[in-house]
Amino acid sequence: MKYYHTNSDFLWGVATAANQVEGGWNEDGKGMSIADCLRYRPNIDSKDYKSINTIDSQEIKCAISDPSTKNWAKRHGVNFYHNYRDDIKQLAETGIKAFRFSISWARIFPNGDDLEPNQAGLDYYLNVVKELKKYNIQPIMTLSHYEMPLNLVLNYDSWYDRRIVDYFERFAKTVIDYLHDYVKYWIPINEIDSIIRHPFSSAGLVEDRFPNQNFENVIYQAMHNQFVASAKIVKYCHDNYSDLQVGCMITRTMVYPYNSDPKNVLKATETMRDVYAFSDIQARGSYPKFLLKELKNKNIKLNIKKEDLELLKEGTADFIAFSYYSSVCTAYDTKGLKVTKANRTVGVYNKYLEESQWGWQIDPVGLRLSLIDLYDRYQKPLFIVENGLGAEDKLTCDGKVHDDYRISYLNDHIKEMLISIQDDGIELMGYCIWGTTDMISASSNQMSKRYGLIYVDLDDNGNGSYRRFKKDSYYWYQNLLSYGSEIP
Ligand code: BGP
Repeated sequence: MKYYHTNSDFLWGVATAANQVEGGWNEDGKGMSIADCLRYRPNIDSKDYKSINTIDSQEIKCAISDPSTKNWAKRHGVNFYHNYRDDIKQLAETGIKAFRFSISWARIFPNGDDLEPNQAGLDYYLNVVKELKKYNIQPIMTLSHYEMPLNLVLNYDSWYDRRIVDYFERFAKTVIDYLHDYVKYWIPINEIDSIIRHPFSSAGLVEDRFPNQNFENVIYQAMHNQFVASAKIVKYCHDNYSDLQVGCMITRTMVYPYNSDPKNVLKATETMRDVYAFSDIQARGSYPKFLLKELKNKNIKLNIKKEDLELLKEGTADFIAFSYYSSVCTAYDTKGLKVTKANRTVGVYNKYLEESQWGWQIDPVGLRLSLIDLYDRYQKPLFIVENGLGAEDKLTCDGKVHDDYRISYLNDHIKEMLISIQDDGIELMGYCIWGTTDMISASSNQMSKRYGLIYVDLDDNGNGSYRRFKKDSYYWYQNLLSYGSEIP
């Protein structure tokens, strides 16, 4: 038996996002956000991400005219807005050192373009971070995690509109100035690459609002604006608060070739290049040449100002944060091959791997490969800010949840991570399990896809008591954080 331990400053933690847990969607001055327009669809096949996360103007009208929380799951979340003290206390008792969460932009600037912030919103987050500090927990703060004020969609053109960069900057600076004494680690935009896969839920882009434009061009322009905004925040922190660290955050879905046919290897390399482009821009400070060529070939024209390019260089990320759930295979000809999906990435089934109930293939070694690849590429500290298993848990009549499948998923991934720290010479700041309590799933808006260490009594129709129950995985994590990890 061999025991591996991490350094005492390693940030073992948990992660969540405001729109998936908070609720309180119209309380204390909060404005309506894009997440409040995503409909609860208990009966839809949750693997059908496109229809869930792509909505049209008509659907937004429906959402605005319906003030209920019943149909719109993220409006009630799991009531973290009111229950945060108790949730944090329970999680603190596992021994975590980090708590990643996000700020609802619409709680601070209800319309996005307001001149003054909503003080109640700022105070709410101040209370949350003070509560974390009480237990010596480092807050890891994401500024934008799949939400923005709806007004910026309706009266502007979301992230396609350059003015949103200024509004985001105002929002970010306000929050950083207010909370910098408590929060050292910042992430401007969650999974910045997700704008390509789900442009509405990630960046508020509604296709029918751009009738005379190539929507792909719109998406890429919005992506560029997000890079500029992100770099501005990094620079602002570096210029004003030397003790703060700002990371970029990407979705890491490992992509393998289906087999050793060189054509499939090439296909996998091309796919991985697209994945890397997002971290290249933020970690190296410039657009990779291949991406510029690719855009040109597609006749996509971006409005990139000269000063943007300088900014990207000046505002490179201090660390590379990423989510990791799964891997996929890819093939140049997919005819006859079983298709699979992992975190909204479509690929080909890998016969060596098992899959989750939602068809995400489970691949702990892929995490180790990701750590090696990312560190070799950037030589910057890495941070696993999301890793976890979505599953349908059962609450027993005596209030227990026996989620041994989640324990085994987490255990296997952590093992690979620890081996990588020990043997691969990578630099890793921390590891956060995706899932504090259960929460509303991002891609399917369902409650039944659960990730938490703590079960929340709430179903897919919005019924339940919101009571919390610790799962077996909660006690397992607590044990791991107290005694360290054992690797056979
Ligand atoms: C990541 C998102 C999270 C989250 C997680 C699990 O991509 O950053 O917000 O929810 O995936 O995804 P899902 O909830 O769709 O299963």
